[in-house]
Amino acid sequence: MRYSSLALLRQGIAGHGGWPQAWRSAALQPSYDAVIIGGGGHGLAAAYYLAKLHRLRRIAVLEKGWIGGGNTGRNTTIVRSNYFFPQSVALYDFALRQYEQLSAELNYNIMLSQRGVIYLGHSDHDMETMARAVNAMQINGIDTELLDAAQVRAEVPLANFAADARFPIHGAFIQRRGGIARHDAVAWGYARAADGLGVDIIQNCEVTGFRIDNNRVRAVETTQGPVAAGVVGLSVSGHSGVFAGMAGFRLPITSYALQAMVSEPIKPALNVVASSWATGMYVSQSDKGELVFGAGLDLYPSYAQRGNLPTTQAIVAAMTEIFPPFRRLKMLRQWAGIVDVPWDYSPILGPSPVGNLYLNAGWGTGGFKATPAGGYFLAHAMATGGHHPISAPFDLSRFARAALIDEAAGAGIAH
Ligand code: FAD
Ligand code: PYC
Repeated sequence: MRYSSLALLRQGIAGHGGWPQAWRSAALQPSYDAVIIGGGGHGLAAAYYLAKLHRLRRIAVLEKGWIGGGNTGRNTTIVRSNYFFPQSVALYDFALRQYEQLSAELNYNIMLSQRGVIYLGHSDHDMETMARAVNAMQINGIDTELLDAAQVRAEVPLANFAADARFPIHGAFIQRRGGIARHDAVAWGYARAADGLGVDIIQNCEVTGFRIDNNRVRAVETTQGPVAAGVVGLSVSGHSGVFAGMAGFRLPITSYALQAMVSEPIKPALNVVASSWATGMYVSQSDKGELVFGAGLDLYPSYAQRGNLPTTQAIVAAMTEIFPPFRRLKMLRQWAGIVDVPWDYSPILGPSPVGNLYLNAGWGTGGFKATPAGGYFLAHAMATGGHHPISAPFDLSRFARAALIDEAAGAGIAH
């Protein structure tokens, strides 16, 4: 929907009470041609592409809570495509290119800010590893550059450049097309566009099981009753393993809590997304002025959607060692999300062992940046029964074929 400047002004003066709902509150129907489980960014994007590109009708997205309330609303919004292997670059750069035109496509401002993502190196070893990574990325066509310490100082002047710093800065590498995007807006933009194409978005509808017959899902059981489904897409982030169990197979993933936090808002202090390879700490400044930061996984398998104090302490320690002025900031809040991490840190996409059940799983700590790709390739698999060439290397069968795509370092913070 488009509004004239006068209509916008009237809404502002009248207290914003007159906006129409951005998507319908649809009632669950007894059957659909396609059912997507999980109303995060990926599930909503899949519904949108199924309706838009594959012209499917009678599509439902089933979400146990509210849309975007899972990891889509809990992540730290970093987008980038600086991965090591060509298969990963094809996947994540496809997503980044979608992001670059998504506000226009959805007519919804996703607030993409390509301010650059910089990785600080703290030792000769870091710099050698970075040189190798940058070479691989450049061969794959990704816009990455190595920077020396003087160039890094121009990008992050508040960092600690003292020679005796605990994490001295030897150099860095940067992807300038990387940055951040507003996570909620990505979910809401896809939701509104999917709804406009007739998709039913059903919130407060938990999927509790499958009715499987002859190796096909005939219906999904929900807290609002059973729903017959022609084809089913699984897009439940940290709960993929639970669903695989319901469907009678196992996925090679482990689920962990990943936490992040924000400070009070301050004036502009950091122009790029800054990350430290050795500590896993990363930080960016939100449009409201808060510093948003986090680090690696608490490597204790868990479904408890909360962080813990020792991990918080380690993250804050790394952040304040590297950016001493941030020691004075007050912390506002801290949270966590459950992420499902495959053995090779790459996602699992496409067909599952159950005939008409398709997977969009295993995005681990890095799936926000891939939201348009996860949705696009899940829709492709559900509509065609097979893979798009970009998603094919990420098939579940790679674990049986020993064709792993080991992106432990590319995953940014998962190592
Ligand atoms: P979700 O948004 O989690 O959607 C899945 C949905 O499934 C949820 O809404 C959930 O409620 C629903 N669901 C689960 N079980 C059921 C059920 N039984 N019935 C119905 N619905 C169900 N990635 C990046 O690229 N950049 C980052 O900076 C980044 N930072 C992160 C920071 C943190 C703290 C965390 C936790 C993750 C981060 N990630 C990041 C990873 C990223 O958040 C996820 O990979 C991505 O958001 C997954 O999107 P999704 O749509 O698949 O999942
Ligand atoms: O994938 O860039 C990333 C990331 C940063 C923090 C969590 N994931």
